[in-house]
Amino acid sequence: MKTLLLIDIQNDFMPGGALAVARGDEIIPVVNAMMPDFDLVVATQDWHPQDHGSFAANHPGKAVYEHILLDGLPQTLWPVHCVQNTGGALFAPGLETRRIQRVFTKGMNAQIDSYSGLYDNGHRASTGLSEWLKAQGVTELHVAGVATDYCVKFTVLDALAEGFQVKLLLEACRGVNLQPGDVDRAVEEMREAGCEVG
Ligand code: VGL
Ligand code: ZN
Repeated sequence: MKTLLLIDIQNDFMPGGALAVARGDEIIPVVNAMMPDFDLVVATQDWHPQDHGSFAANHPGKAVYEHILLDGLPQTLWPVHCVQNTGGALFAPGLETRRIQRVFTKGMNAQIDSYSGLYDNGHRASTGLSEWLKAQGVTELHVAGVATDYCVKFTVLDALAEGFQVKLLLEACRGVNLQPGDVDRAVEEMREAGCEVG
């Protein structure tokens, strides 16, 4: 079962969005063109309540990109993004959503962030994605989306730890690079964990 896993290809991560990833929109035609090669296409969707603890706006006196402890875990503070049932949380225009068979939402618990599409950042709760893929007989994942240095990276690392073979589709990923070199370091970390990079 050749499976494509699409990470957070949502309006708020596209140019002009609340947490824009530079050139994030360039991946859309690339992803669309790949879809017919796969038996199964699955997507994650960042899906936060308005009061989510990862939003700087919910921490008076704190600024975007500062770091805090959120329920005991280190947390980068982000602009308000991907709020449930808002336009920013919708899949980006042009993405061939008809080919997506299942969507797994993440980040709904206000007390903990969820970069990975499989587990929250404390590995406290599963999104159900790993169990569902295993039930479908999926053993190999091809991963694309945004952001390479956050949600893509943590999804890939969790998937490898769960025993999936993982290939990162680099030309169908874009990253944030909050610090210069973050994307390159993320790719290296994925490769060292056993990810094929292509
Ligand atoms: C993401 C930061 C916060 C991502 C989601 O999709 O990479 N990054 N929420
Ligand atoms: Zn988020």
